[in-house]
Amino acid sequence: MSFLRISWLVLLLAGSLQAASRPNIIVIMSDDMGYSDIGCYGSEVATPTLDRLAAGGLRFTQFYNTGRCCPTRASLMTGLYPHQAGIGHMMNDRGHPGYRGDLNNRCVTIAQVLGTAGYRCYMSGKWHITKTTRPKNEDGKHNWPRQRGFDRFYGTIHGAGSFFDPNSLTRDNTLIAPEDPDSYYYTDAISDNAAQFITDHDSDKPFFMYVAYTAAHWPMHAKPADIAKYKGRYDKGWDVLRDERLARMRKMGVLDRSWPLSPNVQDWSDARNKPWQRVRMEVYAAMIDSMDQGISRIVGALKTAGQFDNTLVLFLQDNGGCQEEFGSNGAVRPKNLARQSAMKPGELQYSMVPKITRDGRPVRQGFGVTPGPSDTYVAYGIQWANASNTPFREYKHFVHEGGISTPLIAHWPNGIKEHGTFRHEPGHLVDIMATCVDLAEAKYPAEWKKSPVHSMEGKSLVPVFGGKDLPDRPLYWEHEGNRAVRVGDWKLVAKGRNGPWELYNLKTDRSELKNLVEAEAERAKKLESLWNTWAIRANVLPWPNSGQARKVSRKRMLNLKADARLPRDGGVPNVKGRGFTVTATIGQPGQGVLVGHGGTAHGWALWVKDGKPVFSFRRNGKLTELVGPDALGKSRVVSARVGEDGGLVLLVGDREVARAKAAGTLAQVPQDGLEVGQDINGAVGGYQAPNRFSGQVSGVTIRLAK
Ligand SMILES: [Ca+2]
Ligand SMILES: [Ca+2]
Repeated sequence: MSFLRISWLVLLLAGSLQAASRPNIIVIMSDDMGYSDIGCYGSEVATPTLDRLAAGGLRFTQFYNTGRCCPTRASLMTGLYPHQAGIGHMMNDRGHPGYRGDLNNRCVTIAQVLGTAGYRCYMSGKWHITKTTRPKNEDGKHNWPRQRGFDRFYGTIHGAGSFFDPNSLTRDNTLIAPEDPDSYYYTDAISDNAAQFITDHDSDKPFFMYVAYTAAHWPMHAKPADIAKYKGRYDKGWDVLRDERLARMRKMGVLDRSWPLSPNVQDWSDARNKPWQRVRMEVYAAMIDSMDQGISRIVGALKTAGQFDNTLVLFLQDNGGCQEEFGSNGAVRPKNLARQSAMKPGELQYSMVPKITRDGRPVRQGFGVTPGPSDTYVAYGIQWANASNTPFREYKHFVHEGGISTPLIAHWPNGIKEHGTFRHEPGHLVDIMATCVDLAEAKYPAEWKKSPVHSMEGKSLVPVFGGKDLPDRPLYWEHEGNRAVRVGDWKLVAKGRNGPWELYNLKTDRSELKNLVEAEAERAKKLESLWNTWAIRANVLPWPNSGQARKVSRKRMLNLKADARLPRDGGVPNVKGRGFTVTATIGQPGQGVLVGHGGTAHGWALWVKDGKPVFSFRRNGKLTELVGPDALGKSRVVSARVGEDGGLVLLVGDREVARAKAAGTLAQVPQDGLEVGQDINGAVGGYQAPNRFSGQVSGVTIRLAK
């Protein structure tokens, strides 16, 4: 036998010995769920499987995601900050390296790295890190899971869709239709495919599996038996739910008892259509319940395969509870509910919001549409999201604690010896790659396919599993101009590109209610400087502006209906550097925002406070507010005029009621969109978003100067 052959034998032998000792790794991630939404973090929703994993392992209390679906997935998969992987925002290409909407060639996925160390890699669920969901040819799939290191894939390429008929459903590299449309439910399909991958796995090698549920992202879709379990559970409303969760979280030790509860977004007593609101949360709970049932089948497959003890199971969430009122505002639509012809068997479905079900029933949206079944498509709303994020502030999109805090459960009988213990060490998604590389004894590459790859940003959590702390290090965030940096107990955070920095001591105030930015100005400056340096290094800055200028409306006049909602890159009026007049007609009097465009940096809003008309104008962060001296009474027409010189006028009917001067017209088209009847995300005026109008707006007209 030649020397070469002997070396091969030794290598093979070493390889198989190594394989036996290295653990399998399963990363399970859920979608759009808040910090308090699973049982072992304080929820009333039944998650017995996750609770058992927590009881048999560790719960991290200060683990973080990025605040949004796709950046989180980019960061988790690559071990980099999302902008370094090319996905700082959504899946559209903004023409700047940090914002291409597609994984770039400077990153590798965990599957690619672990594949080089002899792992088999499987994925079941939502991918959402490429802009190509409907490729023209095979090249368009270059960032699909199979091309990014996974040996088997079942799931969706796109970021959202129907649970009964998801768009971009794919097996390996082929777009498919649901196998059994009559009984299909995506959460079950994700669970069952993941379990099957384990069952089919050849245990000579270790495996890495990524299970990315879309529960409980909108639409609120669940199976009747699961919904029935929660009937009546939320009758007392979100105020009581927040209090109950807070009490449980404090009792179990997830939270420090000194951290207060963030403000309530709306009192339950003020809620419109309470029966509908209750069902929205019942369905949301059912979606989580169903996911946990599926995770129990994955755990069952591990046990059957004799792999349970040698598998690290991590569970986490991709962003905080979601405040987006997607499909749940405005008049019920479509008006015509006549059944249409059914889709053909096996026909591919490409829409995020299908117009009809496979059997031809129109899919309904609007305020009051009872969620659950396949012919509906609505969200659960900001108030329940506020409860999901108990006790923290803000939501998905934002980088305050409510947007970026996630449970992290770590269960691994062979490697984690403590049971039911908390870990308070701060950690971030970027640490998952480092942990996987560590456990797989893999080598993280310096280059991939001849292109240099960014170094890993994270630290292995393996020492933390064993009870050690990591050295203090900065953790960073940016999404949609929302910014944050955390070092030790201190966190500097801001809303919007030009929003002011806030400083919090998370040890005493993780609810971020006591802003210390003035009291600790020196500390704030140091953190700001760290953030600025990172932002340039990590492709966050300069901010991308491309695309936006092209996507604003060219119209000089816009007539908007009561429920109009123009996303910021979808037809908003081009108010940059121009005068304009906005007129709102009130159908039914009330309080709140008549129409708002923009947020905390740039924008304007026409609203009603204590019966009086108000016009808020925000230029480069500076707010000018005009308040009418008298209540509107029977007056139904309110206008505001912005002059070329920054002169602002508020009118009731034709009568001028207030006047002021801003430094000029708006310096840019706001990052936030325009909404009639509310102001979502960042608030333009001196109120808390969305400050929905409690009456009815009949319509809004906007006229732009030349
Ligand atoms: Ca999400
Ligand atoms: Ca806004």
